[in-house]
Amino acid sequence: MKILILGGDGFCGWPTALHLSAQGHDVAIVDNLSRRCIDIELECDSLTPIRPMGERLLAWKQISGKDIGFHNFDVAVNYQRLLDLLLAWQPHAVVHFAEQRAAPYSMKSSWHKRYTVSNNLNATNNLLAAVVESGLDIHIAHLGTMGVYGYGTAGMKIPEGYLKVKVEVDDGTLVENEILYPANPGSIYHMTKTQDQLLFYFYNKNDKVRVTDLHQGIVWGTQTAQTRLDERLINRFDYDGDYGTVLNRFLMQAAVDYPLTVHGTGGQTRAFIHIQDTVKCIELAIENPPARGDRVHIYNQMTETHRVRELAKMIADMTGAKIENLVNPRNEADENELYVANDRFLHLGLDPITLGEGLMHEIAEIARKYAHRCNRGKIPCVSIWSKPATVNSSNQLWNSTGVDSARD
Ligand code: NAD
Ligand code: USQ
Repeated sequence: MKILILGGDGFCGWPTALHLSAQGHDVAIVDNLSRRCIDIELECDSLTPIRPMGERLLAWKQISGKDIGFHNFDVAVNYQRLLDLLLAWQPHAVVHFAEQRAAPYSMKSSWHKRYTVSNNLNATNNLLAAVVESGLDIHIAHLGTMGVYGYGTAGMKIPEGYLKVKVEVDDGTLVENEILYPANPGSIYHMTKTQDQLLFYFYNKNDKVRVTDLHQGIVWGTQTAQTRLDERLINRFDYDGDYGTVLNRFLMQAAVDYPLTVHGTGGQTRAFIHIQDTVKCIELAIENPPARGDRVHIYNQMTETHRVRELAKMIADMTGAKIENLVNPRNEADENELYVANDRFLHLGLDPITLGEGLMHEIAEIARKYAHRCNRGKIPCVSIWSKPATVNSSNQLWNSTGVDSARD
């Protein structure tokens, strides 16, 4: 199959490109390297030394004998280039990772809110419009988030996208229906993913675009079978207060002897998936596309749930790290229960990798190996959800260095 990967330089996109190429698919990447630019903006870098795209692709060619194409442009802006690429290369599937994905980054300032909304919604809409204009029957597999649902439940499992409802009509009878699960975003970033869902719903209904939306939990780990093959293929490892996610951060903090940064009481329960399972799920989603005319297929792409304070305790027990309970910079429930259905991937044959399987040690080792690259000053989460009105001027950018600058 010919598979185009939008956002193929990123944490999930790069190992997915390698995995699908290793499976024998013909793979090409589109990425505008905006994530690498954000590293410069935040004055922070991946803990692991990721190589420039040209070197990554050369290393893969030397190791596997396979070519991966690369196109550097902005999917949210360069509509014509995207359309021309679809028409010229005619992919069977497009995997769409090309969005700004950090909740804290999306909440840093009004500029970051506007950038995240404009980048994410225009990227998704441009892709859908280009697929329709191309006239090609391309399957879109999009990376969404578990956060579209919020993290609470009414005592039942969160279903895979659609909720069965019974509505009492005027004559008192009950009418049954199935609707998109009510959206409940907790950040501007998560909000863009809830809006993506409506874009998919509309283009699917109106133009019969075949879409699979993958509601993914927090991805942990860094290496996959392919990225381990050569240091030039190494994947990103974000640890800073904006892009680092909780489990990888705790493992890395333990490795550099930094107290584990638990927000509040750590009562937040979240869904998790290992990066090796991410790439497997995408392979399964691509191999099992919706038929033309099917509604949007939605999968919950997660394998287990954990409470933040339990993760911290597990890592503290494993490493001897200290735990520090910090004032939570986010506006989120102190405690939540989370029950999630994930039967669809299990039925397709996913054999989940869980926390107990030794991979936490691998991450801890990587974190120790590259600990000298860690800037401890970038560990604290400095993006605050609700700022006092006095510092909330509309074009003020506050970054983690305390430097502020005006932006359009
Ligand atoms: P990432 O930031 O590492 O990768 C995203 C890539 O997309 C980057 O290389 C970036 O340069 C590129 N990109 C962004 N906007 C673009 C644009 N307009 N045009 C071209 N390229 C663009 O993020 P990630 O962790 O790999 O996440 C990928 C996707 O998976 C995101 O949509 C995210 O919402 C979703 N997701 C990630 C996680 C996680 O824990 N990392 C969990 C659930 C869902
Ligand atoms: N947290 C801490 N300490 C930290 C960092 C985070 O206690 O040092 C807490 C947060 O307050 C939150 C939870 O851990 O309650 C998860 O935070 P996170 O940064 O690990 O994950 P999140 O912001 O939800 O975002 C990540 C990805 C995003 C993806 C989402 C999936 O960055 O792209 O969509 O996970 S989900 O969480 O299921 O919505």
